[in-house]
Amino acid sequence: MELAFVTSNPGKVEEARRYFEGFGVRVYQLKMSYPEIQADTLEEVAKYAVEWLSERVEGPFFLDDSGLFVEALGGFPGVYSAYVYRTIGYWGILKLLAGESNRRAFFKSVVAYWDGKLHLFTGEVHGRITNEPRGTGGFGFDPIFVPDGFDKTFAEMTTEEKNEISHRGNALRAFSNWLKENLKY
Ligand code: ITT
Repeated sequence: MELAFVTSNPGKVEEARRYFEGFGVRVYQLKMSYPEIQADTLEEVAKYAVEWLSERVEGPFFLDDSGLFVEALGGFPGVYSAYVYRTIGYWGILKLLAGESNRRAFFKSVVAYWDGKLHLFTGEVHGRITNEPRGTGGFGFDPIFVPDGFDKTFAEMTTEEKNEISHRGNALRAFSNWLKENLKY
């Protein structure tokens, strides 16, 4: 089975490829940009994007909308994570948290699959923001995020280790369970 992943982010593609490898599913990247509306939740952003893409993409596809939610910043950058990453990066988040003792944060990922109908799968991982970036793996905010129960940042983990516990790994697990039940692949 093949799955089209609409994204401009090669890091996300690598993780989804690795995840589905074990199930004999080939993930390929559809590099299309789509409108990301301003909304309060990742689910709303994903839903609008899928509806827009469904009129432009042949056949089934999925996308992933994710964000980093920092407790001491009232959940910021959250739905604005892509913009914040492009503008101030993870150094900007570290600066905003300078002197702050509450380092709690979580990642959330919404995987949206379109097969003529919309199916949403979500995953989260809770943890803390480091004081300094560490590691060279992964992408985005990975160097400053340590998941609960670990001392390593996501950027210090292999893709397999990250997938086992991450927001995206959890959302992909829900997605693949659904595919197994519904498509019996
Ligand atoms: P697409 O929308 O094209 O898929 P994107 O990178 O713009 O790619 P998002 O809109 O979902 O992705 O934005 C999420 C931002 O949060 C993005 O800039 C990433 O840097 C960051 N992010 C998402 N997942 C992450 C992860 O697993 N580890 C670290 N940072 C992540």
